[in-house]
Amino acid sequence: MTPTPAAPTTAQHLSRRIAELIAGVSLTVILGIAAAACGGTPASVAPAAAPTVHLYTTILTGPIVGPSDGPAFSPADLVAPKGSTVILTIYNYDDGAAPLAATSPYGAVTGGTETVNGAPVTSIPVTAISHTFTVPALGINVPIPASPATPKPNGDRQPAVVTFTFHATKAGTFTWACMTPCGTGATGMGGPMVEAGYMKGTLEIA
Ligand SMILES: [Cu+2]
Repeated sequence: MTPTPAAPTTAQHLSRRIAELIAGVSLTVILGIAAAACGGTPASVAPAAAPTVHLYTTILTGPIVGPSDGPAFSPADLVAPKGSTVILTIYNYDDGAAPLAATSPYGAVTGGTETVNGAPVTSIPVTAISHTFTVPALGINVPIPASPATPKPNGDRQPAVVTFTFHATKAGTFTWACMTPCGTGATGMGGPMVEAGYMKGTLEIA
């Protein structure tokens, strides 16, 4: 009489499964090496995508930072890696507009794409602009609308949230400046407009 083979124990089953998995992995590696040796590209090697980098800055006003201080971008100096896709988010807590002349070019978005509170825009009406983030050497202009004048139900100020996406292709340290007359004096171009760390700063791409 032929004895019935015993069913494999759980331990035997497990070790056989591990052996199968190791064999499978080895085969995949060998096939990958063979494909590379034949000039083929293994499926696992994809061209490196440009990294996406998030930068953030906040526009603060005198009532927030102190009565003698004008509006300021904080931080005013930004750094992005060369070759990256940069998503710059600007939180504007300034509820005042500093209208531009009707003929001003700084109402238009240039050098990248912009959203305001999640909605894509290609320009902001010159009468509604509060500040701009403008990098002349890179052809970048980000018009920034004023924040809502009404606070949130809990009393907190609510910002206008602007995102600007661009490709950091050119290396260097570039000066950015606000182009609206948001400063002091008869022309609005004094005070924070001429002060580094307020309405101007640097964008370093390295
Ligand atoms: Cu400004």
